Parts: sequence; structure tokens; C-alpha cells
Amino acid sequence: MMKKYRILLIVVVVIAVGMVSSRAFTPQEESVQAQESRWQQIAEERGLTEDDLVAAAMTYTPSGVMDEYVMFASGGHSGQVFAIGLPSMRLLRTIGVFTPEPWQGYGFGVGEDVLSGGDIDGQPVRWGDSHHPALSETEGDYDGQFLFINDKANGRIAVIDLRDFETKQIINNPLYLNDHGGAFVTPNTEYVIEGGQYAQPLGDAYAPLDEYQSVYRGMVTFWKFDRDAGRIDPAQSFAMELPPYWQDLCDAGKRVSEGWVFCNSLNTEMATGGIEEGNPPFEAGVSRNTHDFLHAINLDAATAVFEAGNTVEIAGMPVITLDTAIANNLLYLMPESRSPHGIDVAPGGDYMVVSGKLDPHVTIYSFQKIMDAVAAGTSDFDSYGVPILSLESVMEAQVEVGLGPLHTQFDGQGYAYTSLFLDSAVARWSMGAEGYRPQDGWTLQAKVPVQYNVGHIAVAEGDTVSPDGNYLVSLNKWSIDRFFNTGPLLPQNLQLVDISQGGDAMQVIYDLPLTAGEPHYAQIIKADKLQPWDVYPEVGWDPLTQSVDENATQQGEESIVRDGNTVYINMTAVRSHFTPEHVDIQAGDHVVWNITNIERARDATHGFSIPFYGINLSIEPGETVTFEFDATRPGVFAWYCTEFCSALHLEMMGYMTIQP
Ligand code: CUK
Ligand code: CUA
Repeated sequence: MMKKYRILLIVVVVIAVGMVSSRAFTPQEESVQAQESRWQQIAEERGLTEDDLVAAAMTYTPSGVMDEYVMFASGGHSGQVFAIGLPSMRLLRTIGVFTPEPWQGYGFGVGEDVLSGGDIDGQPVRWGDSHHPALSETEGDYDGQFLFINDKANGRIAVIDLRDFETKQIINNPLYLNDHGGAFVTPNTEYVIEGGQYAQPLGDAYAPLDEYQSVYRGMVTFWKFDRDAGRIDPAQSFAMELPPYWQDLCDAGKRVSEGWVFCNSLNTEMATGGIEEGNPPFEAGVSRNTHDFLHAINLDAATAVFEAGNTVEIAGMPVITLDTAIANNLLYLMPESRSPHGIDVAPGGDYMVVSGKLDPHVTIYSFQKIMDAVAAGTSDFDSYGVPILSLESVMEAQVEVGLGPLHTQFDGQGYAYTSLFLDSAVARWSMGAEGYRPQDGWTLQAKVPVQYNVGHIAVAEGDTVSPDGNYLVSLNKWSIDRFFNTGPLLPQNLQLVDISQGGDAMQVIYDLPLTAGEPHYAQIIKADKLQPWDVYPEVGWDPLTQSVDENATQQGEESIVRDGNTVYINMTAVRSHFTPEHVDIQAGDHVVWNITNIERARDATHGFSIPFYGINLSIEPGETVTFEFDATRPGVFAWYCTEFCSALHLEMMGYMTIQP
């Protein structure tokens, strides 16, 4: 398809140039020529190259044409998630996750049940650093049902239901106040993995930094996901204590390595900083050793240990202690290059790729060799007694890819792609193993410059058992000179790269500035795997339970009922009125207000806002919402619908009067 467009374009350009001849044209030909001339004229006026025209043709999506892929990008410290269409790179949807979001009415009257699930010791935390999104998987492939994402800043995980693209659950990890190695799912989404990052005493306890080695610990938590309930089930979840190395990224094994989990780490030096006390600063202290450790965790065996009750409880979470993990052969360490980053399991589950960050290589570990080394045993242990497998025994290959390698994804042609932060480029390299590209060996194939400072990359379905390839998105931290200057705070730049052609052909074909937090990582799913609802299935739908709320107000049943100081308002919304239109109450009343949007038409969303009381709702067709507040301030409050829903939208309002 893409090849066809490219050829077509070149043909059109050639024809247009060839038309500059003196023969007389029929009127029909003249009209065609006028069209083509206009097209060529624009290209000339704007100084577009052939590559530019190819890029435009590959990404331009005519009105009404749908995108082939949907990318879910984390919103960084905006606490949100963005759904972006590919190849058009159009922003399709913002999803409020850790942060109240007014357009969806999330956290302004409703949504508090979800947001408060992430309270920490009763303390409301209303922002997050949404970091690594993870689509739910079935047999290692995205199934389009759920999306998980971690909050790096506060150590939390959220669950988004992709039937309505809404956040259903936020769960706080009681062991830790930060995380990083999450969210990643096992191949059938039995577990959502949340690894820690900055070591601390487990259970959010206090200990001075000079007790770092004895009391501070790393951890990884395995949150059990109940697919039917659409929720993480904390009662079936457990964690594992790890040495106080900074566990960084994690990835679940798949296919041959299913049942194992891999986490890389940094700071095996166990540096605690303190330049003011004459210690090496963190950035030097954590990079002194020539090696850090890749962790291999036997999750299947760990689950058996958890189910046998061989855990201790810390802050309500069952934890497999480090000693238990060692005694049950659950944990192995393998050297990684200095200051490593990223751990990405290849589609076959047979190889694990770790980047060097301060080393221009990626290192490829063989799962079979790891298993052989485990079976052979080792006499090398870290200071906590965790067995260390030698690098020679588990390494398959190293590929020199460039400066500052970070993250790797895969396509369906046996290539791997690694982001190069310092080079501001993406490298394509061949995987020289059976099932990939044995004919090419483990070698660098090509690099494409990106603008600038790339962190993660995402290839279409590029971390599943069957990557699509075709497109790669480079999530760049800096945009510097790519866009009109809107002041010193600049957007991130997401660049779409065409990787459909093999060999050394890779081309940046679109730049998307995003101005909300730092879109950190993304996953790209084939659009036809998503089955979102057009409207809620039935009138009176409660999105939190994904079922009809028996207390929902149905048409003809609208009412205002007083019970002592509590006033129940049962309202419907339909173009272009709310029923009832008047609500007269007393100061000091407690108000319980239910509104059902009884529309069945697509896109017939109504908003609802009450001034002063901070109420702002988005009520989608079929949805019912209930919110409560105390009528503390008397006065006249005009509510109105905030969505321009019809010609008489301005009239879609009502009065609430509160008598002193
Ligand atoms: S980590 Cu930042 S670029 Cu937080 Cu996903 Cu690698
Ligand atoms: Cu409903 Cu405007």
C-alpha cells in the first residue's frame, strides 16, 4: 500500500513535469493539467522535496478516513494518557488518570471514587507522573481490552477500561512511594508488574540513609488482574523484596520465557549521594561500577511460594523476603554494562536486550543460556547472597549501535530498533538468530536522526509476540527548533518514522508537538482490535460498575424528594432540557443529585455545571451520574450544559435557588 503511494506520487510528479510541452490539450486534459500544476506549484512554493511529498502522502488522512493504528502515550506529569491515531498523528482522546480532568468531568463531582483509590494513608494525591502504559494481552498479543499505567512519582498503578476509555481504578502500592518498572503485563495479563526504582524501607517506613544497605530495599510487585471484574485484586497480589539496587525497567518473559520476569537495575554501588558531606554526587556515585545487574525472576515459582503462604506481611502486602527468594531459587543476577537502561524481551521470548546508556552497545542475553547457567549453578553471589550468573555464560551477542542507547522494540522482519539519546537517533539492527535475520547476523543496519534527545520508541505492536512494524514513533524529550517559539517552555516532539522499507531506508514523516507533561512511553495497537462502545449499552449506565444503576433516573421518573436535611434530585438530560428545571432548597441541605443522559444518539453528550460548588460533569449518552454536596452558600445558581449539543443548547439550563 505504502509502496504503491510512493510510486504513484513519483509518477504524478514526472507527468506534471512532462506536461510542459507545446502540444494543444483537450479541455479535459487542461483541467487535469491545471490540477497537477497546482499541486506541483505548491510543492515548489513551499520548497518541498520528494521525501516531503512522500511523507505528506503517507500521513495525510482525508476527512472521514480512519487511522490504521491507535497509540496510547503516557502524559508524564500531566497525569493523563493520550490516544493518538496513526499515521495521521491526530490526537483523538485525552484520558484523565491520576489528575482531575475537566473535559471528562473527572474529579469535579464524579470520579472521586476512582481518584481517592490512590490516596496514600488517607492523603489525597491528585497528580501523577503517568509513565509506562501497558495494553492488556492475550497469549502475548494486545487484545484491546484494558490499559494499565504507573505513576512513577507516587508508586501507583491505574486501570483504564478500553470500552469507554475511562479510568476505573487507581491502586496505591503500600510498600513504596515511587515506582518505575511498571506497568508491564504477563502474556495473558494474569499479573500487572510494578517494579520500584529508588530504594527505600519497605512499607513506607523511616530509616536514616546510613542504614541504606541494611534496611533500604528494592521491590517488585505482582498485581493480580481480575479480567471479569476489570480490576486489580489486591487480595491476590504479592511482592518480592529485592536488594537495594535501583531496579529500573522490567519486562515479562513471553513464549519460551513465559513465567519469568526480567528487571534491569542501576546503582549496584548502593550510593546514597550527599555531595555536601564529601560523598560522590549521585550521578557519579551510581556509575562507578563497571557492571550493574539484570534480575531474572521466576514468577511461576514465586506465585507457588506466595500461594503456599511463605510470605511476610508488610503494610498489608504479602512479601516474599529476599532470603525466601534465594532459598527457593526465585532470583538470579547477571552483569549488565555500566549504567544500563531498558530491558526488552524479543518477540520469541528467546532474547533479552539491555542498553548501555554509557556504553555504545546493546547486550543481548539468551534465555536458553540463562536456563543452562541456572541449571549449572554458580559460586558467585552478591553481598545479599543472590546468585550471580557470569556474563559470558548468558550473553548471546553485543551490537554497537551508537551513543546513549536506551530502549529497544521489534518489527516483524527480524529487525530491532534502539533509541539513542546522545546521538538523537534511532538505530535499526538485525537480530542474527534463527526466527529473525540469521542471514544478516547481529549487526547495525541503519540510523535515522530524530529531533531531539529520544527516550522511548514505540513500534506498531512492537513489544508483542507478533510485531506489525510499519511505523515507529520516536518520543523525543526536546523539540528546540522544530516549532514556533511559544516561550521558554517547549513541547515534547513525537516523530513518526516510516520503517516499512527494509535495509537502510527509514524516514521521519511527521512531527507532533504535545504540550502536556512528558509523553514518556507509548504502545501502538491495530485500531481494529479496539471495540469501544458508541454509546453506553443501556440508559442508566454506571461506568464504574459497567452495568445499569438501579437508582438511575429514567424518563418520566424525574423527581425531587426531601428526607430531612437531605434532598434527592433525580434528573434526566436530553436535547435541549434538563428535567426538572427548578431546584429550590435550603442552606444547610445535603444534596444527592442523579442525572441520566437518556440520549441514544452518538456524540449526544451533555455537560452539567454548577457555579461555586465545583461541579462539572460530562454525561455521555446512556450514562447516569450521582454527585453529592452540602449547600453551604445561599444564592441563585444557574446550571447549564457545557457541551454545545443542539441549536437550543444555550437554553439547556436551569436554576437552583438556595434559601438562606
Ligand atoms: S525510562 Cu525514561 S527514557 Cu522512565 Cu521508561 Cu527510559
Ligand atoms: Cu446539552 Cu448543551
